[in-house]
Amino acid sequence: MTTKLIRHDWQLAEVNKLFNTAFNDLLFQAQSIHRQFFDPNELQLSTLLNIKTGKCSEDCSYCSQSVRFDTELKTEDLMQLDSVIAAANQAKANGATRFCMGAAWRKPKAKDLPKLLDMVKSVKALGLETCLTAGMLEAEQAQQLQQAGLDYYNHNLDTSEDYYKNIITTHSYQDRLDTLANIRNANLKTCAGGIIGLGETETDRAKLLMTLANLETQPESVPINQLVPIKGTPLGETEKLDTFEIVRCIAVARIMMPKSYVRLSAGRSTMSDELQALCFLAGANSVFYGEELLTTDNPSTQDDQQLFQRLGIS
Ligand code: SAM
Ligand code: DTB
Ligand code: SF4
Repeated sequence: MTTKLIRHDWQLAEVNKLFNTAFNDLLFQAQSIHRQFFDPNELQLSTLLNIKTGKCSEDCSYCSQSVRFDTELKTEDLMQLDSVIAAANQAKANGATRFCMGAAWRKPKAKDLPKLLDMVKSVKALGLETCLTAGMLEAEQAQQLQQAGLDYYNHNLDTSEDYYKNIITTHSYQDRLDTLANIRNANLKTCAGGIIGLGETETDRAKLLMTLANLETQPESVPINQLVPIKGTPLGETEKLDTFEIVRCIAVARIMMPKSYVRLSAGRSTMSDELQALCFLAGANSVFYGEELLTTDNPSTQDDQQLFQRLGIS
């Protein structure tokens, strides 16, 4: 049963067909698959900490942290180890199981790596799962991080290969795929997903999910971010995506990657409770938990606790 459901040969026509399935049928299919692999009333909670803020050389059109856009962001150099440990302790006390550290880099420099290794070792020692997102990784850097105790590396494909060039010009889709291969070869777990609402078509979303699902091993964690429009970036005035498109995208991700954690990521603070509940019904079973994402707001832990309680989610 398991082997048949995990497919790596998805074709575009069938993924497009999934996207166009009647909403109730799509949700039923996604929830049925979800129940074969997961407890439908459980969510995995990850807390994010931005360990290096802004001044990134890359030109990702959605990002508040690119040096190329005037986004009024307060930039910060790489954080000190003791502050990272304090934040991780707090995340653990609040109930998070995974601590994700984000750094606004194209890729980590040789001089930064020992500091990252220390952070990973220290957070791991607190009994938390560790995750890092710091841009492109060389094969050797990935191995060093794995040896230091890193569990997950986050590196998103963001959108389809075709649409990628409209969003980012300073690195290529192949660069992203190469880093994903380095992560996998180092025996790190992969966290890879994308952003929706960048002005892409539904077919771009289908292609993104197809690329992720057809990887030799599907990512263990798939964050689906809704664009948070940032003033000063080229996508700062982008119109909001139809909310049902978000639910559909989650449902199709769930159907195509049945054993992966699908994370309802950026964008939750502007979603209604009802929309979030629909996303959980569609198979999202992970969220970022904590008042802040990297540079933007997330729902308060109190609001989240209330929502989870009302939905009977643990
Ligand atoms: N620099 C690293 C990289 O690009 O991989 C790590 C940090 S980067 C901010 C991590 C991810 O956050 C991006 O790949 C993108 O998917 C997501 N992200 C960034 N800005 C966003 C925004 N304004 N709205 C939604 N998602 C966003
Ligand atoms: C991911 O897919 N989403 C997170 C995490 N990985 C690093 C980041 C979301 C960022 C949202 C915009 C911001 O706060 O700057
Ligand atoms: Fe830099 Fe990552 Fe933002 Fe792109 S998404 S500008 S690589 S921090």
